[in-house]
Amino acid sequence: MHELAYKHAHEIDFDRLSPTPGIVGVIMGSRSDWPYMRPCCDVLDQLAVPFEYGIVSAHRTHKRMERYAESALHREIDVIIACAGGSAHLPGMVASMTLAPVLGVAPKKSDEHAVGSMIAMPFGAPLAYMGGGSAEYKNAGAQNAALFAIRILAFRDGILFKKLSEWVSAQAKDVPYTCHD
Ligand code: RP5
Repeated sequence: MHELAYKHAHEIDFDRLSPTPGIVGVIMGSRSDWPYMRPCCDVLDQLAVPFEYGIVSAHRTHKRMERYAESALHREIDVIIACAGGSAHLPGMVASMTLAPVLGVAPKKSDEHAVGSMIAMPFGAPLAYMGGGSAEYKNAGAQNAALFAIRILAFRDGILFKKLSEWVSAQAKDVPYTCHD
């Protein structure tokens, strides 16, 4: 993952977990989730939102997950985006271990199992499920997670609000009026 040249991101140093200039944390259960989550990171970078990203598994690295979730707010992470497939416990467990808003994303390959674990959270541990999505559908869940995180942050950030408005207007201009060439 480190070959990417993001301008506004860094990979998470799980050994240190020191204070970060990142305000969005993007975590995923496996390297195999990266193709689904890359568009999420691309949107954050395009809109110049500082973020950090890395791999944490609820099942394989549960201590790493716990340290990350419990330190997030002290490290000034304002929103967490968490992707997991299969028995997707990562987003829900992280949501139960921090007061930061957590947005869940499911990679398409395992949507049907992951969805249940994200939409049926018990009372007291809210998690926002953003959906899945394949490359054919522009990895909509992952990209919407980035846009939703930006909406949360833009509420109190006029510059980011303007950037988001411009992004939305540009998207509308790309939608043609006609089905024909
Ligand atoms: C989850 O299990 C990951 O989020 C991934 O979506 C799924 C499969 O992981 P791998 O077996 O490909 O590492 O933990």
